[in-house]
Amino acid sequence: MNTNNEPIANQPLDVLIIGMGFSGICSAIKLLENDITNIAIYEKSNGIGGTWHDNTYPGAACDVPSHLYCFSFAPNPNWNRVYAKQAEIKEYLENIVSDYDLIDYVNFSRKVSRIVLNEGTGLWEVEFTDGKIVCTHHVIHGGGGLHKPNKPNFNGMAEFSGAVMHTAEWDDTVDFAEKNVAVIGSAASAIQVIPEIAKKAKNLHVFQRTPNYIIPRGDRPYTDKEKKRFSKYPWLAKFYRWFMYMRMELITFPIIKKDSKIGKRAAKKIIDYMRQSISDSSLHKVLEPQYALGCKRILLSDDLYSAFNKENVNLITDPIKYIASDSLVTDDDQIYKADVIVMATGFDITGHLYSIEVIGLNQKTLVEAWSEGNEAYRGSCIAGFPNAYLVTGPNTGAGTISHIHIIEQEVGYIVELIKLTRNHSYIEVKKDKQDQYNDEIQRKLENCVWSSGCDSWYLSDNGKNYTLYPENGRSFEKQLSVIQKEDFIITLKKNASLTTNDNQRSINP
Ligand code: N01
Repeated sequence: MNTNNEPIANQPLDVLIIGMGFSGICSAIKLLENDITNIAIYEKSNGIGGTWHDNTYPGAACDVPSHLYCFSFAPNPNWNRVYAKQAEIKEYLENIVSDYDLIDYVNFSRKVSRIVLNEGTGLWEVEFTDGKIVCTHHVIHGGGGLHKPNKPNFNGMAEFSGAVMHTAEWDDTVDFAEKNVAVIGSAASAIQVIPEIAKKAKNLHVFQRTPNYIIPRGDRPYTDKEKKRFSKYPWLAKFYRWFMYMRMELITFPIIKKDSKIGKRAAKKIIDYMRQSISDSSLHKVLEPQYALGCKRILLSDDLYSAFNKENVNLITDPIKYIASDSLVTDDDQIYKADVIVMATGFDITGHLYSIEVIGLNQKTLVEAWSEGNEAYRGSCIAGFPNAYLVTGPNTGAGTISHIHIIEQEVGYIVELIKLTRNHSYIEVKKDKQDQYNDEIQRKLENCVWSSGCDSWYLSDNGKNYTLYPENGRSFEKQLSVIQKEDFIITLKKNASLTTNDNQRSINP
């Protein structure tokens, strides 16, 4: 991979993008389309794809239909399956990078450690773990939320003598054949990896803390005929995408409302489906969620329950008391032998936002700004941090819509903000407007199922939800389609004529 796309010495970038997943790639494409070409992308790993580069565990796939889980401006008529697997999504992104000639802008294996606003120069100084610093007028954080693995430290964990891996840090040198395997966790990643491990392992112990609602995915390959039709008639692929989008907006969205009648009816059907699918009736009770449908992510699988029906798969619901050198021991003192432990325990959502130290105006850190909660304005910018943007910031999580739709809207909005100021000014959201926006978001969230009492990674320690957006995709699109200029302060940089390199230079207050 090309690792030498650094900016020319002493010349600041117009925009520095962090991350080469969907967010970073979309940002680069839209900036270039708007003739903002003095840009560079820095990616901490050695490949393209972000989460789709990192998550290579067997069974990794998307639970949003492929034709909706791609950029609207770059449809793919050749998706192989209704729900694409990890390798195909990564390949899609690699093709996009090639089609849009982005590779010359990317620096791989460069991890950002700190970004500091230098008020003297008016530039953000982006510092890397190797100590180097790159200066830029604007910085877009496209690092995504799901990349810092959550690895609970169970008692005795260090004593375990076998292999331990997190789903997001898969070790493909470990052979599961004829091994005793423990999977900890039973949510989105777990339900994809369990059926694959069950095919090989001697015994597979699944440690479930909370049951989930699981619906059939209905995955299947697309036939050659279908692919040809999508290629020949681009309007058909577009219509198909629109149909899936509207189905989620109109059918799935009402479920996220608190006390939804549709939700209650659907929950009953989903539990019936589980009862019909699981042959050991003693498991029915422990697989039945005791919370409202949608409070935790609704999961999709065609093969989890058939894996649970296998002789070599064992579902355990007693909490893990400690881990010994060759086993996991539960609170009821049962011992489960294990050669390999797979942690399907999710991600550290809050921690990831602090993995980069951010210092803004008046030396205020992001940790200080967020001491009472991770709040941003429209998920994209934060008061006190001018010319810095988040693509999938607080409260942009899509409850029922494709995350790619969210990313496209956010990027479009951020590019318009950058165009308003180019390099001679700061653009900063007003704190009172940010507060108003968040009050409204939190008020709407109170009426959503996520605040109906279950424990989920959507909620922070103070009980507030800084993860999800309480409305539908069309509402998200609408709110980001216009910039309310009165919500921002635009200030000329003190030394605008020194730092600017765009066509609008002229002002030196
Ligand atoms: O992580 P999770 P994930 N002791 O946090 C359990 C996306 N994703 O990697 O429910 C014991 O949802 C925890 O138990 P509980 C998607 O956005 C997308 O599965 O907290 N157990 C749970 O069972 C998703 O929402 C795809 O009680 C512990 C599991 O570990 C997000 O990633 C595919 C524990 C963690 O579940 C995260 O999903 C995969 C402990 N100390 C993932 N700590 C797509 O298809 C945690 N658990 C697009």
